[in-house]
Amino acid sequence: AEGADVPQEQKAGWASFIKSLAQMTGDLSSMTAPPFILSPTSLTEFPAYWCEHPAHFAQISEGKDEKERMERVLRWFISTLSAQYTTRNEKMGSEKKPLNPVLGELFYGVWPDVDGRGETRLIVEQVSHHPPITAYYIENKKAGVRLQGHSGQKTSFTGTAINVKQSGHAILTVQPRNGGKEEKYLITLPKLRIEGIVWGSPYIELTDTNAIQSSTGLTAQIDYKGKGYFTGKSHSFKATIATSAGKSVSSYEGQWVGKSHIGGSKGPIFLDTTGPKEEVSVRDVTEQTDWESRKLWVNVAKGIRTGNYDAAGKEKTNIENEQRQRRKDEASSSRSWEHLHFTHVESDSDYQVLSALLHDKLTPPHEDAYVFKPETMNVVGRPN
Ligand code: CLR
Repeated sequence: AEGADVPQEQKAGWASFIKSLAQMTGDLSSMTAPPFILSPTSLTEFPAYWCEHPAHFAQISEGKDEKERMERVLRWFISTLSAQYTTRNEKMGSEKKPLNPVLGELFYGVWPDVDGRGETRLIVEQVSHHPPITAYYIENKKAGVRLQGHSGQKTSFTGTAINVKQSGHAILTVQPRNGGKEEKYLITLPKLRIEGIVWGSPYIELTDTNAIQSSTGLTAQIDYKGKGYFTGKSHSFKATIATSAGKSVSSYEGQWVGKSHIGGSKGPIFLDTTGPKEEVSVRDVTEQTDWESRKLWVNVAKGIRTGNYDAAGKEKTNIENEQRQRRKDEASSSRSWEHLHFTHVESDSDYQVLSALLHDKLTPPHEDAYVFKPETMNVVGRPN
């Protein structure tokens, strides 16, 4: 029945949350939701999902030619999806509403060097509060692979599901191990549908398509379908790699939460994502600086985890008031907020060049970006 998975005393709250969804104007992040659906994790932690298979990330540059490297980019990309889109259901029973990051919030992490694959580092900064935009940089220097991107969302409600259009893009830069020329890959982002809202147990299904466009001319297109389309299984995809002339060179299909195959559904294994993921390592909260996500939200997160929602609410209000005061002070002294790790550019030249190579042209043909400042690679935290 409706609201079946909602705790008894929060049923009314859930019903009014669903009503307010109908009035939503594109940004769900600042809406108040009942406690059972709140996550103690901030959105600034989400870019870590790009690398829970650090070996796949490192191995991209080992591909012997353009085609093999594109296949490895695709394999790594598909390997990120189950972490990105099903982790909360696995760990917390359903999709949850993440903490809405403050402007300037930081998140740092690392995947240690194992078997000589090289250390992978993650730097995240919240570069806009309203609308929320998160910028990230992931690098494995030894492997010669780095990812720079930013992420935002536009949400709408259909009456039963929440549609999420992701804004932003990522640029993957690869230095082939065999000494070949540096390659760039533009990664566009898939659309999400959040189902299960009426029951109170939301989960994500990916819809439509996204693309990976290489500077070599090769394009990967990934099509997503839920239950009953390609395989009768949820979380399914089909992908093809094609040349710039549009000639398909290889295809892949299966589940992004499980096994996928090369060629057809009976072909050799392309990827099996059911194995263990490597969660990012993060310094203990007691060692973190004030702008780092887990330290910033420590008391709110504690309140949510222990069911002490009044305390969580008060702590959250404190953080929001402090932010409001900062914005006022900036306005009155006509200073503006400065990003620590990223520089905002109106038009990303990599995006412009690569998106022009895509068969299905993107509109508009240009997009802004947050460019990582390499000289801040070893900077941890900002002064208060
Ligand atoms: C953020 C970028 C990541 C992938 C990702 C996964 C889950 C998405 C999240 C992004 C954005 C925020 C999101 C979330 C799922 C639910 C949440 C859309 C795209 C919204 C704001 C909260 C919905 C509340 C319901 C659960 C009731 O790479």
